[in-house]
Amino acid sequence: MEIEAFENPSPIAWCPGCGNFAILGAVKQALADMGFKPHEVILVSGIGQAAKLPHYLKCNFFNGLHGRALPAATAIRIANTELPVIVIGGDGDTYGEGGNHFLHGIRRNANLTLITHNNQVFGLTRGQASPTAEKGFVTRVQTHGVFLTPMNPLAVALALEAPFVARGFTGRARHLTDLIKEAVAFEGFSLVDVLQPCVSFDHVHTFQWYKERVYDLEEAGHDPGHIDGAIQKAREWGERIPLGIFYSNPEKPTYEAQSPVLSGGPLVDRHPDPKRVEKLIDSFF
Ligand SMILES: Cc1ncc(C[n+]2csc(CCOP(=O)(O)OP(=O)(O)O)c2C)c(N)n1
Ligand code: SF4
Repeated sequence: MEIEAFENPSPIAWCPGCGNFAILGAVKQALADMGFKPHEVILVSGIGQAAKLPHYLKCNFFNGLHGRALPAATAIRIANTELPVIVIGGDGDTYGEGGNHFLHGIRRNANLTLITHNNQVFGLTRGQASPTAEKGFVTRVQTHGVFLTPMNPLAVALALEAPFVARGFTGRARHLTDLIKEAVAFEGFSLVDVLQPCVSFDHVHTFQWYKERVYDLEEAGHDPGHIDGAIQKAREWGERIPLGIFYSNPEKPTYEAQSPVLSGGPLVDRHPDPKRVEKLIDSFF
């Protein structure tokens, strides 16, 4: 499939130079490379600059409340276990407003891919510190600098034994595309946290700042088969910042494989007798 199949002429409301464009390009390229047609996938998002991504390509999408993309995506996936489901969110959307859903989405381990645009700020609401903002980072609200310990989303995901945990960077588009392809092909909950500098509201963690620090885990000989080694790598931040697949465990059983309800096949293919449904509803009154 050609990438043009996913083109959407809608005007894009992101700032010129924003890393969101690279993520949009990587998602489109990954879907095209994997041979999907636009109607064969669904993108799910909440609210924010990142969450607008599904508006800018041709696909099925569901746009929900701030932080609430994951439960909607899980429900979609359970209803139609044939459909690849990709969740897109900002770091505020995913780890702040949606923090509880992040934890329980991982526990459920439905087969979906979560791509988080991690820019350390709430971009759409003009740059307040997000849960991943570094200590000391000054914003218009945190005028004396952030004093809270940042959340480490990869370490949290690994503590819950998320079976696929990766990090990309918008400055490495081809690498990011490959990570997204691996994540979408993975059977189970896959997280791709993407370092995406906000050119308008963060003048510290710029593309250059990341470029000087990032390195490729694969090139460094990292073995993604061991969770302890993955957690150690997830805790590395500062002078050197690892990119790539931290952990991959294809053996972890998915929600779909374990749910007794789904043992009869995808819900979308089942046609319950309306009389029985009516009777059930009546029984609640
Ligand atoms: C429950 C709720 N709280 C707050 C808001 C206001 N709000 C809309 S977008 C946004 C920030 C989004 O930031 P992030 O998810 O990091 O995405 P970005 O815009 O940086 O891509 C906030 C706080 C809201 N819409 N709903
Ligand atoms: S505010 Fe930041 S994250 Fe949002 S579009 Fe502009 S540069 Fe991108």
